[in-house]
Amino acid sequence: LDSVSSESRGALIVLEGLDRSGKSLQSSRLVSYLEGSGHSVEPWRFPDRTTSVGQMISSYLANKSELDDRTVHLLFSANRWEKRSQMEAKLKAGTTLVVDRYSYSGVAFSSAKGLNIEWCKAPEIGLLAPDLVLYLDIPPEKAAERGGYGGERYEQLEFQKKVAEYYEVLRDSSWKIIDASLPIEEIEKQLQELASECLKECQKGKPLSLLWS
Ligand code: DGP
Ligand code: NA
Ligand code: NA
Repeated sequence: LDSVSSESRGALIVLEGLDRSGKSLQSSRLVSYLEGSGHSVEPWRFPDRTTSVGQMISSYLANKSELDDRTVHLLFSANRWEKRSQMEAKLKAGTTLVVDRYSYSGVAFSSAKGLNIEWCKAPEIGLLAPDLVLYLDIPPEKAAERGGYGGERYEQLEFQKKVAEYYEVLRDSSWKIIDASLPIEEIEKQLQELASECLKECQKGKPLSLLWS
């Protein structure tokens, strides 16, 4: 029992999906639920626009600056790397992280621009692998109808269709696909069940692994 409890850790749970798939709302609801169930949990998101790297990304997304595609790709990746040690420390201390977007966004969005997918994956190698990826699956057309896009650089239907194709290529055994066209409460319930199951495994001492595995 001793060894089991000493290896207990928080879960790395990632939400992915197209823009306007409902990730942000569902992330915060999931955090509230897990908190209410007595877990130590924090909401995280990438890009983290609060760092200096994040500010460069934010300005690029708002079309306030131009950057070469590969440069931007590496900035998004650096933005995850600058948080890696903090993530690992929190997970090992027993805190669950619910993360709105991660390396899958990194690869899907840059590949959709035409960059080579293997090249896109390379800088993500060695980041912590999520224990669970909750993919909010929505037809790009339907996402585009949802109150319109916010006007950021990638929020265009034709581009989002390509992103969806790359997300499909990236699916692995850590992924659960959720129908994001369902009512909000229905999605919320599915995420609660999947997250609870995942947390149990991490509390039992499931080891942390690294991308891409
Ligand atoms: P969000 O703050 O979740 O709305 O994300 C901002 C936009 O940036 C959104 O269109 C998705 C895109 N994005 C998120 N992460 C990455 C990444 O790592 N690389 C690239 N190229 N785009 C990303
Ligand atoms: Na967005
Ligand atoms: Na969002």
